[in-house]
Amino acid sequence: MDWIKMNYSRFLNVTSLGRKPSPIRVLTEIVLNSPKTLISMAGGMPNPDFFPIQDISLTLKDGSKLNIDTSLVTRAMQYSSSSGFPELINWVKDLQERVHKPPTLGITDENKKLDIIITNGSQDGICKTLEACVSAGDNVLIEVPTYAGTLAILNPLQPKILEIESDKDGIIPGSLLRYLSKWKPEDSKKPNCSIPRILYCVPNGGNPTGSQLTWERKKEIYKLCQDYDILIMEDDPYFYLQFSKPYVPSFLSMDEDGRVMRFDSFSKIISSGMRIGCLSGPRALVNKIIQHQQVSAVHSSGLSQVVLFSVLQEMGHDGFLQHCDKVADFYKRQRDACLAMANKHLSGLAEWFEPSGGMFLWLKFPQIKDTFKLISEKARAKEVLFVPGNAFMVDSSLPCQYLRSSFSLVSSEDMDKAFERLSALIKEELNQ
Ligand code: 09M
Repeated sequence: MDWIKMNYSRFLNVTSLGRKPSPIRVLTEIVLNSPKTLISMAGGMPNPDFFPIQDISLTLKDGSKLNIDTSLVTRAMQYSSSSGFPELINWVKDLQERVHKPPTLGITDENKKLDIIITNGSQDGICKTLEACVSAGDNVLIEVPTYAGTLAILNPLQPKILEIESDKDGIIPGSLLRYLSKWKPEDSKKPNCSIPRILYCVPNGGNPTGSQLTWERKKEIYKLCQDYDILIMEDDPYFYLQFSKPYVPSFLSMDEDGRVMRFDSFSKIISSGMRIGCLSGPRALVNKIIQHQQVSAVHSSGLSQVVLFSVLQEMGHDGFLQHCDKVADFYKRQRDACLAMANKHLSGLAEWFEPSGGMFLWLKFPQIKDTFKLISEKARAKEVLFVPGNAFMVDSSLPCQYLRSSFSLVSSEDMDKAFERLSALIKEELNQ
């Protein structure tokens, strides 16, 4: 499926187009890929003989011990490749192949071919991608409500955000089409056309809504993005936290054109503090993100990467997927407890739908004009906290009737108390 010619430069802004490979980083790559007989006086690598750490051994929660290979530790202590540790990249690539079977994995087109960069959490990849693609005044398609962290990246870039409606099944394709029908598909060929070039969405365990974009809708949306030549940013940190199997196939799995930038995260499954995520997408665009990485973080922490890699290697892909199932089962039980407590305390006061994955319940209070004041001023006095819904809205200054409630950390007993307190707060507000 190699026949659609993609013009990737139309997705990139002047800043990103202006990036060149950093000359010192290019030399680093040459040294890393050369035989030991090469004498390099080129690099600015410090002498590692004075780095104090020799070995790293880990104790896992099941009590087992894991010694990290000494040569990996040595490499972790030194500067390394900006795209990430090759062993970790290969492990992730094999996982992507197994889980998503991306059509772009084995193709010959060097620009479209699937490539991976290890990022500092998925947030870093999302930030760098938006910073590479969006210019002030651009039309950008965003699923609403949406992840507050993405809005915080976008707002200072000053795009015109086109808000695509969603429900429990994710983005509503008709809402996308309503916007796009202002243009003709062939407008995307015109150099200075205002046609949107980016669609951002959270397809599983929507943050804040708990929604899940269905396969049928994904197919419709992908087709629209093909017609109008739009890049899809698939921000999917909750992919492995889907509450029913099989997993809904991803946009990456249907990406015959090479128009998907997919963001995966280890934060919800292995560790959020390690700050490791990965970005999978067409090489022409991933290369631009690597060039940004070369001059920003240089690379994700070597220590985090080798610790993560050692744990993943020990688990194997089977073990990793089994571990994901255990985590998803836990969150599903948490979701059920949260729904039970919402039914107990919030019936008649709030509306919600059952989250299909992730960590969040999105509550609407139809009789409350704005939850912001209620939460910021009164909830703390009652010793309970939620995120006011306006944090997930494009215009956060408008009143909002929603709250995001997270069920990841709280016991059933505490959910009981939290929703009881919230209910009392709402009733006070309504003078009931
Ligand atoms: N709240 C996230 N979400 C969050 C949150 C967070 C501190 C993070 C979506 O760890 P990463 O970089 O892989 O994850 C970033 C990310 C990307 N996309 C949809 C997410 O939900 C993480 C961190 C405090 C609060 C936080 O509230 O929702």
